[in-house]
Amino acid sequence: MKLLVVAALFGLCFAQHDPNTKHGRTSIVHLFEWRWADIAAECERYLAPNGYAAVQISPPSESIVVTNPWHPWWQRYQPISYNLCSRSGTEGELRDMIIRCNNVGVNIYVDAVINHMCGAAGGEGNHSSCGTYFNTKNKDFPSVPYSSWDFNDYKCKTGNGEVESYNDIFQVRDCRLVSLLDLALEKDYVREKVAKYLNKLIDMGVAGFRVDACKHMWPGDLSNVFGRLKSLNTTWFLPDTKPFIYQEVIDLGGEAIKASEYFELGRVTEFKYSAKLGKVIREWDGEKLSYLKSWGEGWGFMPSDKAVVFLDNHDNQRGHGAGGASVLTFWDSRLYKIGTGFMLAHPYGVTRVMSSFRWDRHFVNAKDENDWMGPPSNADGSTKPIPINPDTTCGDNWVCEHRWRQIRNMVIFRNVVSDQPLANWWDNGNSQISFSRGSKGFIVINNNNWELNETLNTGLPGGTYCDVISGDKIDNSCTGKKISVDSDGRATFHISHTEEDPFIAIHAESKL
Ligand code: QV4
Ligand code: CA
Repeated sequence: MKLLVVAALFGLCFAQHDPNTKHGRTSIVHLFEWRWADIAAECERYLAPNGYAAVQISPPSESIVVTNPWHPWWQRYQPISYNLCSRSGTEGELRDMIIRCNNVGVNIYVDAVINHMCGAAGGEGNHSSCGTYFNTKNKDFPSVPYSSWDFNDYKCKTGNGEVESYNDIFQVRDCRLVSLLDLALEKDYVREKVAKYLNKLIDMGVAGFRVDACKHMWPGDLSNVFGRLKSLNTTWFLPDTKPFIYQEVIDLGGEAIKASEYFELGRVTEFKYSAKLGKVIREWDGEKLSYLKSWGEGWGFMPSDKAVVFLDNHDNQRGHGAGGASVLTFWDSRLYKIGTGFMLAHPYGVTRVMSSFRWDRHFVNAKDENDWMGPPSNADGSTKPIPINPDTTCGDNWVCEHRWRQIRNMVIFRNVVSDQPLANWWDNGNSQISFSRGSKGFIVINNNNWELNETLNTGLPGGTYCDVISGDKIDNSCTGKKISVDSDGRATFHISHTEEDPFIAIHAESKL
């Protein structure tokens, strides 16, 4: 038994599954489309002080610039080269951001687009974020350089060269995903160019990678590329620390390619988590919160130590990728806060918080015609800075979910309870639940449309605690509800179903 535990711990730190986080911090925030200068400031003024472990940044590599539609967010998923100028800023600004975030103990994970270059209809010219020439007719990307030899088309067997069926693993890996020119990652030359790009970022100080579109790459090719990666920069990380790898593989079941094919290489995004939690919180298909008692592997999810989890991501919050209408986003803020509260309180997986921008949704037959819209921008298409309001929220259509009190305080909760197991589960057989994390934290949620009035076992030492959902502990007083826990750990809770935030969370550091 002891041996097994030791082996499990070793397995965890050996490979690229360890997020390399600092100071006991646990959660990632995806600052989608933020400028590097704003991320640097955010690390210093907000993320480090509030216990965020890491930032996932938008792709820093040179991309195509699309003007029809007008500068869509997705142009950054169409690389032109591995030069480091992008809509988020220059290479100098990227470097400055990495240094400043590392200096306050916040890791940077790069969104790495290595399955493909731009779309086949991208054309010829210099309409790219560093102004580099390219030509999609000849598959010429001189700044890497890649030429027609470096693409997969010769291997793809579909009529139009596109991925047509997700039941054919050869198509999915060797054909074009939505016309994107598919790189021949079995070639030593291509592997070397990709590894050189990732290693440059490692040298600059990044701590890991969110690897885009992994389902469309052979695990063997990825293994080779990851095997070429250097250890992290020792200015900030211990010698021989491997970069954290989390692979985007959308596996909701029912397809030929399984997330499990990628477990050995690093962690994997667990999309079932996002789709299912949305259903449970919305109570679709007769789901109830009490069913969350077996949440995690018990729901058919991947092993917790392989998973990166989230309520929504930049794709499924706007109908891209997969997950469907159940996915919760900031547009449904009340349910979103409940869902995020549950996610951050529950021990499963490495958690990622989304930070979005608002756009003009325009539904036609349940499809959002404006799902392409980029971040708040100036007339010339350049991304606007993030203004911070006096009340600490963000302005200018930047949503900044990560700054919502309920979400920020649950990120802190997760850090406080990270070494504690789930305990003291209670439910009413319906959608009122509560559980503790050992003796360090406790959450109770009322998602029924009637009141919750219960005396519950919190697992916590006796005392008065500040509820971090309705307020904050400031100095030694509480701006929200106060909860008094008696000496045997029990406390009485009242949560009306009409409250904006029908849940309460207390933890060791919110004790008064
Ligand atoms: C279109 C047609 C093609 C046609 C082509 C002709 O779809 O069939 O041949 O025009 O010009 C954009 C457009 C798309 C366009 C394509 C190429 O939306 O209409 O093709 O560009 O010009 C993002 C967006 C995509 C976008 C892409 C590239 O979501 O809409 O495509 O960026 O700009 C699957 C994958 C999964 C993927 C998910 C979205 O298994 O890996 O779909 N998720 C990741 C990223 C995602 C990104 C990509 C992969 C691609 O999270 O943001 O796609 O890098 O589930
Ligand atoms: Ca591919």
